[in-house]
Amino acid sequence: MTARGRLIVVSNRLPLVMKQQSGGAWHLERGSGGLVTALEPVLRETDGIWVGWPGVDPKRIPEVDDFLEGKEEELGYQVRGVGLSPREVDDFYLGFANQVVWPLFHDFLNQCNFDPAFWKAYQAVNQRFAEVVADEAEAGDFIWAHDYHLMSLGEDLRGKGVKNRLGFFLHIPFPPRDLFVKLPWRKEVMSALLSYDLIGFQTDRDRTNFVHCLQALRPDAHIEGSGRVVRAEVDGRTVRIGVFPISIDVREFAGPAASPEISERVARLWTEFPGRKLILGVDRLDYSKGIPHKLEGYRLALARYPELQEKVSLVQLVVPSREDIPEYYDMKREIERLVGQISGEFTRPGWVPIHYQYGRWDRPELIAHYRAAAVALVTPLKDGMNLVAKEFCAASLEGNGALILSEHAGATAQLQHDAILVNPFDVEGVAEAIFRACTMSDEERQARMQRMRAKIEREDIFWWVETFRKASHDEVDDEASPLDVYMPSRI
Ligand code: GDG
Repeated sequence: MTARGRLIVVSNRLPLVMKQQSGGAWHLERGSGGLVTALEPVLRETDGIWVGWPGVDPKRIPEVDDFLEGKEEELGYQVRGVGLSPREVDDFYLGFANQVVWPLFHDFLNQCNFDPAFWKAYQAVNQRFAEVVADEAEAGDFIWAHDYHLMSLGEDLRGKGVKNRLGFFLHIPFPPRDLFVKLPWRKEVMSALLSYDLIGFQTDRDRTNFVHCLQALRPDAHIEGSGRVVRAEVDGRTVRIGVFPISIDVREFAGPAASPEISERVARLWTEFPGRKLILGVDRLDYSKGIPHKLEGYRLALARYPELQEKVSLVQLVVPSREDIPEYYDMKREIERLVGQISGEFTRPGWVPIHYQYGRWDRPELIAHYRAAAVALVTPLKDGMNLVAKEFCAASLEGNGALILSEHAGATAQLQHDAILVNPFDVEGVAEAIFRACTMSDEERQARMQRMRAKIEREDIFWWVETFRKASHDEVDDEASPLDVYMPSRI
């Protein structure tokens, strides 16, 4: 054990997928992604534990735990499963998490379904997570819960007598006060969050919203300090509230991007688009990503700036997600309609204005597209951070890609000076930004990209983990780690 104690990470999903083979034996596929890459070394170093849902029913948990125990050596840390029944998947995961918190926190009040059964399931599942975590926790452990599925976990742990330091990081935005107070369980959620010792947000925007909600719902709370981490004195306790913009492991993108395999794919992509600039969009199918607005912007760019016709092509990947929720299916139909409209209006012999794909690319294909693209079009209506924007910069080895970025993405706070910012609701502004990105001089594009890459290299996922852990010990140095704040007056 290190001086800081063990790390216990708690997330809705475990960073691995459990599959049962035809003979009944379990098979484990390890997850990838920057968060896993950054947390695993800390888990190994501190003898830590990862707690989460392995994608199975509660009845299967004993056998899954036995299997996972056998994998401890291979993983280098312990893993504990929390089971969810099909009903809980419906009411907790698809229900409260994805039809209440997700839409509300992304400003989509009209997509919210405030079904009281969803809230009951949310509480019950958070309790179940708390039982597993409380069972494992030892004095000195730091318990770090992730994301909107687990807002009540801290309070449930306190209810079980857990006295450890508790941290919570919200990966999605936190809504403005006027929206948060629409939540029928606003008091319960706020009071549950205050059970944590450290609450982390992606941006100053989210933290400010949270503080406004706190002041409205708990006027007795006293807020002190400024900078990356502020303190709220409430119920005789100190709750730290900080800003920690998540990032990526730059090497996971920059390294492979330079490999011969990907260089070959990049060359192939360039021959597929001879003499044309490739504009890239990569988004999960989600209303928060603003895909229809982006397509409208692209259509207007082609109409308003005819010199772009035959000179650019948009490659838009839409990654399937939450298809069990009806709104997602309807949105897919709308996207397909717009793609058809753009193709019908502008396609010429030898030129296709838009290449739409619904599916998932493997990592090398994704990186090849990042590197080959002249422009990335990242225009969410609201986003906690948006890692696609950062991954594009990391893989942009030629250093001449231009990033068009929504001012409502968390990534804007760090990249505001060098990305071309847009308000995605402003279709004309998006069209103009596309024209600007496609006609910007090479020198300017290179200078902007270099500065964005340097920023992402400095504040990578390892920096993020370390800054959050330091904040939990009140060790953040504001001078070494100044806070980026974005004000809409910039565009
Ligand atoms: C939540 C918050 C926040 C996408 N397509 C493919 C693929 N991806 C990978 C990307 C990227 C990830 O998925 C998407 O990350 P985002 O950050 O853009 O968005 P969310 O999934 O909504 O994540 C968000 C994030 O949490 C972290 O805190 O930034 O705001 O909403 O890593 O690379 N990967 C592969 N093929 C694809 O086709 N292999």
